[in-house]
Amino acid sequence: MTDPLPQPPRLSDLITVPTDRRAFLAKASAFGIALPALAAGCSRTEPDARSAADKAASATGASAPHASPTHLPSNPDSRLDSSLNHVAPLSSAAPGTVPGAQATAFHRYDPALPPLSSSSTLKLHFHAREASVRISDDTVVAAWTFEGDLPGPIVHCRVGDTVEFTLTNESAVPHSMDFHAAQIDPKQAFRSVVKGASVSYTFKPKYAGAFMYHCGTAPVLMHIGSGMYGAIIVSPREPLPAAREFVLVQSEFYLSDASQGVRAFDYPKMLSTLPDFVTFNGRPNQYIKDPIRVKVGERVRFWLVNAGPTHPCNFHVVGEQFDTVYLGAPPGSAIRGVQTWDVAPGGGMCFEVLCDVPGEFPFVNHGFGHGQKGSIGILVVES
Ligand SMILES: [Cu+2]
Repeated sequence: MTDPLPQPPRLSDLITVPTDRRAFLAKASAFGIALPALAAGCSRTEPDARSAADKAASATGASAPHASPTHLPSNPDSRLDSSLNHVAPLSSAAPGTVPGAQATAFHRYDPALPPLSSSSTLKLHFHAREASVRISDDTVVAAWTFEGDLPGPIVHCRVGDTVEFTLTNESAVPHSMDFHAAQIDPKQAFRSVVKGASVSYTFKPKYAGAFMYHCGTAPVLMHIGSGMYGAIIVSPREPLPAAREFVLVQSEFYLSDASQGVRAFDYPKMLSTLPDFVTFNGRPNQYIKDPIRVKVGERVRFWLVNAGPTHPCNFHVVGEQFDTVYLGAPPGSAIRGVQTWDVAPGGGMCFEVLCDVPGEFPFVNHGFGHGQKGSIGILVVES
C-alpha cells in the first residue's frame, strides 16, 4: 500500500531479515531509537519458573501431563481453562520452523465467544513467540504473538473466577502480560521475562466486561503494535439474556514493505499513527469475505475490545441500532437505542443488536478513514 504522506526514515530499510527481531533491536539501538524499558525489562526478569514437566514437554514437543480438559473449546481461537497445555501453535508458524510467506496459510479468526468452563478456575499458559501470520491473500506479517497468532486466544470466564496465568517467553526479546481484567500489583505481575523464563500470577476478575490483554514491555507501542494483544471476556454471575455472542478485537497494522514475502512491523510508522490496516480480529475485511451469520429473531452480542494501539473504534451497524450498549460492567449502565459508540484504545464494551430484520448488515468502524482500511465486516441475518 502506498503511503501518500512523507515518512521518517524507516528502520525497516535497515533490516535485511525482517523476522530477526534481535537484529532489529540492535539496529534500532544503533539508529538512536530509544527502547528504554527493554533494558528495564531485562533487569526485572525472574528465573525460569516452569515446572520440570513443562520443560520436558517443551523438549519433546509433547503436552505436559496436567489435568485433562473437562471439555474442549469449540472455537480454535479461544482458550478455556484446561486447554492450557495445548502448545501447538494456532498458526502454521512455530519457533524454529517459521515458514516462508508461501507456506503461511490464511485462516479466518473465529469470532465466536467460547463457552464458559464448568470450572471456576482457569489455568492459562501462554507462550510469547514470533510467528509469520497471513492477514490477507497478499500480506504476511512477521509478528510477535501470544500463542502464534494475532489476536491471541480469546479467554472467557465469569466475575469471581480464579485465573491462574503463566507466560513463558520463547522469543529473544523480553515480553510480559498485562490483563486489564486484573487488579494486581503490575510491577510484580506484569514484569518482563527473558527467553526461556516464565512469570505466573493469579487474579479474580471483579467486573464483567470485554477486557484487553497485551504485552506491557516497553516500548508498549511496539509490543502491542507488533501483535501482542487479545481479549478476555468476563461474563456476569447472573447470565445476560440469551444471545449469539461474538468477540471483535480492533487493531492497527503499521508495516514495512515486503522482504522475502513478509512485512515486518514498522515502529517509526507506529509513532506516526497512520496505519496501513485497521482490522477486526487481525485480518482486514475478513468478515466481508466470510460474514458472521445469525438467524432472524436472535439477539447478537458483540464484545468489542479495542487493542489500538492508538485509534478509537466508533462502532456502528449499518441498517440497525444497538438495542443495548452497556457503558459499565454488564448488566449495569445499559443505555438503549444507540446508533454509534466509541471504544477507546485499551478499552472494551458490550453491544447488543436485536436482529428482527433479515438482510446483510455491515458492522463498521464509523471513523471511515480507519474503517476503509479493513475494520468492516458483514452480519448476515438469515430468515
Ligand atoms: Cu512483548
